[in-house]
Amino acid sequence: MRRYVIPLMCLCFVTWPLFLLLSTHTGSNDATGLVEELTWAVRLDPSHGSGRREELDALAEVLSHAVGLENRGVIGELKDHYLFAHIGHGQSKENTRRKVHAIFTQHDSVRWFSEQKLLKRSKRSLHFNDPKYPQQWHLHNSRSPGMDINVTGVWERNVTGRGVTVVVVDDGVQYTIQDIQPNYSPEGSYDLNSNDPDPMPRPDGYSDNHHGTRCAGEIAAVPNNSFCAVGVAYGSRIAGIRVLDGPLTDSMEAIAFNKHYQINDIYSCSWGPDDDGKTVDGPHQLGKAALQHGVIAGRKGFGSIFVVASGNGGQYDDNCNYDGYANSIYTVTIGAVNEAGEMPFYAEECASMLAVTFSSGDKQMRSIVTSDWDLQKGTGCTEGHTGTSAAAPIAAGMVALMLQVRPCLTWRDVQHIIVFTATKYEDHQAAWKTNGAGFNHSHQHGFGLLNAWRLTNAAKVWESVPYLASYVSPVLKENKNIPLVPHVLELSWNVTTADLLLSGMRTLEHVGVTVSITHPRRGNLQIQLFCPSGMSSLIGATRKLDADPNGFTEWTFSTVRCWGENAEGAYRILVTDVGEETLKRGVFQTWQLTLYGSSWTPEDVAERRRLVEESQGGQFLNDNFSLPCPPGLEISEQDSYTITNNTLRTLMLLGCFAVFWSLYYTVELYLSRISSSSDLDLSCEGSSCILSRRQGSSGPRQLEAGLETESLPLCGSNDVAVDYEEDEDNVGHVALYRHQPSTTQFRLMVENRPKPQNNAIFDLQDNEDTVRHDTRDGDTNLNEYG
Ligand SMILES: [Ca+2]
Ligand SMILES: [Ca+2]
Ligand SMILES: [Ca+2]
Ligand SMILES: [Ca+2]
Repeated sequence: MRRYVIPLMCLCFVTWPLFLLLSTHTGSNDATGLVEELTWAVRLDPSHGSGRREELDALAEVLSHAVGLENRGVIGELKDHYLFAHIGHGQSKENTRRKVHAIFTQHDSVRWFSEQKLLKRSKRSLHFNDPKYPQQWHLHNSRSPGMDINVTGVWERNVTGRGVTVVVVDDGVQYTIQDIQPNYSPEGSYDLNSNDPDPMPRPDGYSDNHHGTRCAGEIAAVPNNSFCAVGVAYGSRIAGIRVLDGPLTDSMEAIAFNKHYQINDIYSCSWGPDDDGKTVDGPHQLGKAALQHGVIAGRKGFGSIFVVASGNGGQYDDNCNYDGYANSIYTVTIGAVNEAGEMPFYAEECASMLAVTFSSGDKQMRSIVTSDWDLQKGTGCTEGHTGTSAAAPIAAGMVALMLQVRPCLTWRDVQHIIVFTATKYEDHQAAWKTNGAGFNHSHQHGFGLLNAWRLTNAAKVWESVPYLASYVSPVLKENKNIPLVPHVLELSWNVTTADLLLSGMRTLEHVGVTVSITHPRRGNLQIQLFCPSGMSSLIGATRKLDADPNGFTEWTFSTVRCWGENAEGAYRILVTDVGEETLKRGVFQTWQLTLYGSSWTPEDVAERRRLVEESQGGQFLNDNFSLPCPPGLEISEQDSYTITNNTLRTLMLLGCFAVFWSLYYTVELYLSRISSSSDLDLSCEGSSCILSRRQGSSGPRQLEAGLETESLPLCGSNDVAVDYEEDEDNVGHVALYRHQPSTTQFRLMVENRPKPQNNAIFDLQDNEDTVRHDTRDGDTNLNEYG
């Protein structure tokens, strides 16, 4: 079947320009419907006569009569400037224009003139009748100006998330409440706890299955319905995936991450492993695979956007580098700050934090006002949504605004734009450090506060980053003792120009370090990573409560702090033990460095930063400006067009051509198979190898994730044919045929061999489906934040 990809691609290439043509013809929305009065602004020569006002007034009067227009007098305070209007109905507009133009051009006293055009301006003040809107300080903060997401100007330009669907992966969404129902997307929703399409939350003994509904309201609560609140992206559609109300397995998580992923654009996840300060956990094999698959295949290939909360374990010394969802390069990791911009007691810090946005603080601070369920004790509206749970959906809403203005942003574009636009601000807890590319990052606040205005303006002018390039070092075997502080174990690995040549990587995005360490008390370990620029990341923070005696087994820490820096050079890690002498020394066994980035040079990064800053005046944030999008994205409902008979005929013809071509190709393939089966003996003589590559439908975006099919160095001296393909889980399978000298047959020697590690990000060797539980069920390793 894969063989038919070529004719179908031909069809796509042939039809795409046609679609483009049709869509541009229907894109006009210039019908204002207003009756236009013809008016001209005229500047008279101030040196006329004595130049006094009365003389100019008289001159204007004479001129207006000569040209047959009404003199409306001086324009505001601009002396010498007069407004003339056409009041007659006899002549056509064109004739009037011609006559006026001729007279004004020749008249000695006219210095300059211009016909007045209708200007398109939108009102700057928004009025919402929602009773709780005045309390939604995170949207517009009048008490502490500036401490909000700066979104109202974006809404005023009709950017509200229109055409974008956000899904809340949580304990259900009560889509029947007034503020959710009009924006609810049943197509994007599902219930994995009860295995049905309806994600309605279940009233339980504690009345706490309101969590998903609260998150949904933050994103898409309906404005101007005289009820409760307003969502960040109130023009978007909102779906719910119910998965947290019962036992959760790796496979359920994997299904949730890819559920309806051509409908759902953004997955908002306000939950994660236990925030008890002693857990090290993240997505397991299937969950990881689903996250990766989502960014490759979701959203028509532009990649699902996964927004995750950084966690609520601050009071337990927890750190989001011990949370695999936060560490994942596929997730947008979002932390919380309170109304004063400070890190609240519950917030966690880590090197993989991308940015922060607002949420609750201690008792004196206001919490987030949003929708609520109205089951049990709920009223449909709450002033008490809290934690990083409340921050992640606000970020998801802002991403929806970005995707409205530029639907073809890839998952990496979204992360880049956050890095480029998040704002640093003064806070006594935030230790800011400027990296080699000029970006400021703090482990507490990521790259800074998310700002809806900056995000959408940058999104509007953003052209996609080059495809994802990666580099993976060998597994470096160290087996060295870890000394007690102040001594450190220092390890380093040099990445050379030649190492990066293959992938073309020049600048960094994420940097990952996978370690295996034995230690009698894991929380005593501290690990720092230094990029070639000297930028440091505390990837392994000490944790007082983590007494785990098993150390780390291939745990991957990640940092975003070297974003935009040159990838080449020496990477160092410094490991130390802050514990007591009495404990046995830990052993640093192995580590492996993984770099992600692109072919952008440091100059490209600097140039893009300049472009982003230039876009911030709002001059591009209107309907008249749009960059072209590459093929792949389906045309949204708003921009749909009517198919005419001619279009249908053309498509029919192209379809027939494709069918004919497919048949021809099949016959040719069949004939070549027959002939090649007799040729095979000849071509496999000696020790030469035939390497067959079936790349299937791998396009540029499959390349992006580093999944390009590689030539496999598997041929032994007697091996004669190798066949390689990937199954739907992206696991490579190799069939190796060996020549049997006694016969003329080939024997199948190896099968189901996983793809080699040097380019794969992970593989699925262990299909164990681990059962995990929600916090409230006692035996916890996964919980909601908030
Ligand atoms: Ca249900
Ligand atoms: Ca409302
Ligand atoms: Ca945590
Ligand atoms: Ca992440």
